[in-house]
Amino acid sequence: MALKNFFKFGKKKKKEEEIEETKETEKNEKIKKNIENKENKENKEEKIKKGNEISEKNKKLKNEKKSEENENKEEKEEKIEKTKKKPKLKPLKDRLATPKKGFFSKLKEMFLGKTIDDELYEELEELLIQSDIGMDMTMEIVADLEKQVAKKRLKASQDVYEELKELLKDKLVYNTEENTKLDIQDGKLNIILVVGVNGVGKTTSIGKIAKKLKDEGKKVIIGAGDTFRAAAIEQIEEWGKRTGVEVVKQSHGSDPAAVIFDTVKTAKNRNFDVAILDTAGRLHNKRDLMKELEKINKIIKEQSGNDKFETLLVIDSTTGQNGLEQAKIFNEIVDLTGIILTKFDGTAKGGIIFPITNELKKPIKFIGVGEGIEDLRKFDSKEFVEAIFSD
Ligand SMILES: Nc1nc2c(ncn2[C@@H]2O[C@H](COP(=O)(O)OP(=O)(O)OP(=O)(O)O)[C@@H](O)[C@H]2O)c(=O)[nH]1
Ligand SMILES: [Mg+2]
Repeated sequence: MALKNFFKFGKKKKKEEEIEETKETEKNEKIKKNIENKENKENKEEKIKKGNEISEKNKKLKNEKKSEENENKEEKEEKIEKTKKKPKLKPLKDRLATPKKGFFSKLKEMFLGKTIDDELYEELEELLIQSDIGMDMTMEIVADLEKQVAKKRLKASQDVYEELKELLKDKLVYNTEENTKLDIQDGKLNIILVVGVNGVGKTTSIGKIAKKLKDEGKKVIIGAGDTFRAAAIEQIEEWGKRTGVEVVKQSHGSDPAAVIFDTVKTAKNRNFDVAILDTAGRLHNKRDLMKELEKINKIIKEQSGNDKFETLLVIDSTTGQNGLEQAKIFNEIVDLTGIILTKFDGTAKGGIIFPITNELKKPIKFIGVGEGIEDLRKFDSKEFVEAIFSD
């Protein structure tokens, strides 16, 4: 029985093997076909790929040709531009994208198609305060606007918006072309002292200014006057390397006035055109700050032989009203000649610029629009107004 079964099993097995075999060959055939198909497909794909690559190359070539043409065109346009001596507005506009989209575009939206009533003035008040223009200036602007609207009998919201634009422009009155320019004269040592509380961007701005002046062909030297903060000397030295500008330094913790002395003396003896002086950013207390800055001022005057020199206050525009308060304190202590408003790329509240220049009665000389070496714009109020109010 067992044997029978065994044979049966054997037969069955044979049959199964035969079936298995045919299955196997079928399978192999299938695999073969699949491989062939795949190969064909791959060949096809390869062909398509190659075709694509060729057309891609052609496209690239075409594009390169086009961009070459464009570049030539741009070069030509640039040449025309240069001969026309028109300022290039595009970079500032781009960099102001954040505040533009925030406050200034909201301002425009707010007026469009609205009736001029108390509600609108209240809305305007709110928006101006939110944008860091500050309570005092907001009240002043809204009151002036109401007065002008009544006087000129303005009815259309577009006209009221235009009037508001004019009022804001008036707040930039200290920013004439003459005032916003750095006072650098040929044939003498020019000093730029940079002050401000910590972290506002003094050292970075010094690096950027050094680059600008060097590009203009000036012989520039930097004084590492921040001997207080750890790594401050290394930071300014790094900027010195990046810009190819010599840095005068002493050890960490030494008297900053001594570094200033060294720098100005070296600059004078070796006929440098500009000495830019970094300072520590601590606003410990008003009396100490005053004493330190008085000492520094005295040394600069004695060593350079200049009674007047640039003293630039750096303000971080993202600190809003706080920045304005700091500015007022520094303005009382030192004879500021201008302001650098940094981190303008990082605020949606561009409004701070109006009270800072207006309340201090000082021009904005530069706007910082990023951390890169080129990210410092000379402040041009016309360009600024155009950039913030453009569509
Ligand atoms: N986004 C942006 N960052 C900036 C700008 N200016 C400076 N910074 C950054 O702000 C930080 C502080 O800058 P510093 O130049 O060290 O500031 P400081 O005033 O010298 O600081 P202290 O020496 O500590 O007083 C750095 O990370 C800078 O890269 C600017 O215009 N835009
Ligand atoms: Mg610094």
